[in-house]
Amino acid sequence: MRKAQITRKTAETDISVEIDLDGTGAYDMATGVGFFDHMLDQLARHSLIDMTVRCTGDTHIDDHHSVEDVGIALGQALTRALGDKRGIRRYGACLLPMDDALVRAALDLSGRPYLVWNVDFPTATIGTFDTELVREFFQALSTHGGITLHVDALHGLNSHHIAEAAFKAVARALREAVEGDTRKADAIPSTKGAL
Ligand SMILES: [Mn+2]
Repeated sequence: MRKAQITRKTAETDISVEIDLDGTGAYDMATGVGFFDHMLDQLARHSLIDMTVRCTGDTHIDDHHSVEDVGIALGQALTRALGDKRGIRRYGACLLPMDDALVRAALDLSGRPYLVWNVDFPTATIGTFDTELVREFFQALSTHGGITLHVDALHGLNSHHIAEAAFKAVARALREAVEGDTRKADAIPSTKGAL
């Protein structure tokens, strides 16, 4: 069963995350940050990974710790659920349009965290949400999920659209990468024999 449950408690946040890689994209988010919930809904829906996320964080300061720490916990859950990565496709990519926004995501479930982030937002906030936290989330996800992740916004005028297109593009790429490779169902997809 490619499932994982992570609980993570610090002085700043108290988080529980549950995922099922072989789900249907069912989601149940309550992070205390409305816009972030909306983005995580997209991540689950378009990756077809079932996700339940609960976070109680120090949002009286700002949303930073909650967003970053959910990224850490989701990354840890991905690592645990993937196990030895036998039979997966490993790579995924998506070029995703959303109205004015066009975002490209390419990723490798390599075990080697690396984030290349070329996404500029025309505004510093979306509602009360700091746009710079989108990068913080993906940095944490990449680091703790062992993901080589490239995200490039090729076009975009509206910050909400750009952020949402980024989450959807990564979700679609993730769907592809975690799915089973029917031609190599029992093999670890690396000439090294390990990922
Ligand atoms: Mn939206």
